[in-house]
Amino acid sequence: MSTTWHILGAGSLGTLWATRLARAGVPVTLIVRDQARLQAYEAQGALTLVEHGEARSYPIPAQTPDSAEPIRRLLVACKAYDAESAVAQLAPRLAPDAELILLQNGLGSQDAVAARVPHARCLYASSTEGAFRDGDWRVVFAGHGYTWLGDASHPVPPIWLDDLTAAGIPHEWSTDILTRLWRKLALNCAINPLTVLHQCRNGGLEAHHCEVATLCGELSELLQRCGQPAAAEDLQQEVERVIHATAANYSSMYQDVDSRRRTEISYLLGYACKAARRHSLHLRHLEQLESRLIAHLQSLGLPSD
Ligand code: NAD
Ligand code: KPL
Repeated sequence: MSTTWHILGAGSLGTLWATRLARAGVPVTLIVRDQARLQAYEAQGALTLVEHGEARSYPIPAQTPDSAEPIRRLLVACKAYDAESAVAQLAPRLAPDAELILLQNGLGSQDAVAARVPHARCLYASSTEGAFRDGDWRVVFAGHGYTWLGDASHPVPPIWLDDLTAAGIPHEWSTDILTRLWRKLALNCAINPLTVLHQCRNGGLEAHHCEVATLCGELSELLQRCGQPAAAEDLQQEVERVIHATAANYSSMYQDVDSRRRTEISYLLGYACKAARRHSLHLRHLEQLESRLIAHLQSLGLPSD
């Protein structure tokens, strides 16, 4: 009998992973926030994935964090700002050989989670797949992509990558997952806040070439100083390529702000600015960008952390 995947957070990515694993016959159990959410889920009876315009439902079992069932494999699919407290609640249920897969964007939440569960193996993921919720317990698979997985302290890939292959989840084992996460963070710092402040799609930043170039210069300096020279290589060219390739899209941060959701600022731009201060690096434009973004979020009455 293969190991059950416990999925913490039945949101966009959690549902995308849970439904694909379940339809491949892999045992999956959802962990929802509390008894009220469990009752709401049980009334619905299934998670629905909409793919290529077709909706399919999967009656995946669910439980609350206070269930007694031991956990050996945990996919953490909460937002970065919820991950640490959500995992802390489950710490007493983790088996001695437990493995956690952390899907959070940005940096900072992974270390916070790992510190809460020092005996578990924590694997990091960086994903370019895209999904969004269009109803309770219902998710649309919006952008096919790739997920890189790695373990910063252990290069050997886990056996359960076979489950991902069986489930048709495109993935690759990465021996430099931190470099990938830093690179994605830099891309997100150069693009997402500006789309919020200029109120534009990604392509709208083509009109702000100098501002983007200046930020890329400072971000490259930061990556070098943080021991991530590979993540700094040709950063500006890649940022420009992504802006062009995703010109018609709204960035994830733009969408969060537009829907009045909390952003992951502290794990993206906030993390970058904090790292710069730690290295006594004065990055004027990046700091100004953070101040402008915080002021903007506050003016809208949204959390700025
Ligand atoms: P989401 O908001 O859709 O889902 C998060 C879920 O976690 C919610 O259902 C929430 O209720 C649940 N949750 C929070 N705290 C919980 C707790 N204590 N117990 C149980 N459930 C809890 O978020 P998402 O879009 O799936 O994003 C998750 C992470 O993946 C983020 O860091 C995001 O940046 C990253 N990511 C998302 C996408 C995407 O397309 N959605 C793509 C790449 C990366
Ligand atoms: O990842 C992104 C996001 O919107 O979060 C891109 C498309 C790369 C823009 O930064």
